[in-house]
Amino acid sequence: MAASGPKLDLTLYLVTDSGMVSESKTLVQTIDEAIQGGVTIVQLREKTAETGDFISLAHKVLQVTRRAGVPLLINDRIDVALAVDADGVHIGQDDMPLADARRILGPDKIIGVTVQSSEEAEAAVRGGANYVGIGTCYATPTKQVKVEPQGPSGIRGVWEHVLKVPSPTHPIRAVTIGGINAYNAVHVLDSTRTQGNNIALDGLAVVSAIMAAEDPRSAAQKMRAQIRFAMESSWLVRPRVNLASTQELQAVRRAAADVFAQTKSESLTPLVQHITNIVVVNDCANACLAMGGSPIMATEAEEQRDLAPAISSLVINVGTLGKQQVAGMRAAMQQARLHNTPIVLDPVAAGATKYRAQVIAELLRDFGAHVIKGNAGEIAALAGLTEVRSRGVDSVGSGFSDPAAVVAEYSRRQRCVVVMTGAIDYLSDGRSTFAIRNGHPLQATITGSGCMAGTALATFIHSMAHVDPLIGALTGIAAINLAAEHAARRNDVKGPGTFRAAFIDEMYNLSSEQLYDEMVLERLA
Ligand code: 3NM
Ligand code: MG
Repeated sequence: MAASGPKLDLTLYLVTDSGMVSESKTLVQTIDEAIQGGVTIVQLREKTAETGDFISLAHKVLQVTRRAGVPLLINDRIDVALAVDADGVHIGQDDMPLADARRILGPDKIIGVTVQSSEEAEAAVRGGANYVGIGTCYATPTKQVKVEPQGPSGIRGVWEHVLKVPSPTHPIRAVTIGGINAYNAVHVLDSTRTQGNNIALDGLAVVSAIMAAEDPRSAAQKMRAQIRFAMESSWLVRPRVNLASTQELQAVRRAAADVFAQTKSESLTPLVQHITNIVVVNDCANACLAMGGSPIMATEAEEQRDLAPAISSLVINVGTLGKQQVAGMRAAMQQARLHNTPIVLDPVAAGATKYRAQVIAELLRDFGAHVIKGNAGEIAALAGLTEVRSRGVDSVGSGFSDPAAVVAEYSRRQRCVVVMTGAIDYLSDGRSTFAIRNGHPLQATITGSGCMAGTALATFIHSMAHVDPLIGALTGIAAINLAAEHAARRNDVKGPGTFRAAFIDEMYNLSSEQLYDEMVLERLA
């Protein structure tokens, strides 16, 4: 690999498109500014240029990239790469075969190959590519692609395969491309990490996110900051509390009680934005207040951008799924991703209708979540399991034979914390799995019990910078269930109506000492 040329760093990979450049700038200026903003490698992609023009442009771009110590690859045209002595080429499946390109360019030039499947990837790796560009992540107007976008989970499948293939240019590297921007960068990098040992892609490739930006420098800076967050600070790489090594359940209970105390204190009032269903909106707002949070229930797409910087966590409850509501959810989730704000997804009645299943699948594909909370039927529908069926919002039947394995498996698949509620609640971050045995049957007699659990999770997962999502989730589930136990014990509670009021009271009255003492926590894995 480019022994003499600039170092191959795929972190932020810019593919050019001269048609997108703002009228006030030249292509070369745009590339220069993008590199100043943090682009680490450039691919010059000119699909229609005459050979002479392509070469003269490549010479100019090369001056900029050489000065910055960033490699320049030429798309498709080996002849142009040779003419200007570029650092390498990037070829697609319909371009010159890899073996010929390698023979012509020699062992030191960088060669990257676009792949859409594990088979294409395997051939590229075995053939000595230095990296693969795995497409197509999301639908994009930038390039006509013959295949359906595969979303991050499809990209991860190819990446996991790539890592198993012996590579003559070891180590093989990879980026993904297609519809990637500062909003989805962290989600894409998090959710393409291999399920086994958590290996991330080497970077992200973009065209329009930088080329079409008014200010390419700041667009690149934003992308770089998001990529840095995903590589260095995401809870997937850096759990705040290392539960996997915490053998003492007492320490986990202490961590939960601390989060609870902090949130209840006057000094911290997490702003919890909800887009939830019309049946429970008032209950959730009151539950949030009672547990030390401040609820915001703003549903319009237009207001999400203004709200986003102040928000501590976001609840997306899909109970009400009008078109306008869904647009609000998408806008809120996009903003939450940009600000690295934790997202709690409540997939109400996930399996009930095709429309509902599709909306949820698209939200997960495009934005993901930090926590997914559902009952057994909802988790079964999301995970594609038939062992448990749901009817409306209620879970039918006794549940899974091995619920802990289901939540752990689904958590690893979604790269998020999964909480499965029921008589016993199961929680997993894919590394550690817990059960909480608190709560009361009266919870099932009122509407909104489950939705308020979603609120509780979000209230205690208020800041990704300070709280591990699993600790926050354990805190929220313990708090809501203990409040239910306390309420059910009261003499003035005669049935669902009085329980509902007492439930909120007891969320308000619960202390961190009670949470620590009364939480019935079991470690399952
Ligand atoms: N290759 P944007 S998608 C150049 O899937 C290219 O192989 C793709 O553009 C592939 O970042 C694509 O603007 C265009 O979505 C990506
Ligand atoms: Mg090509």
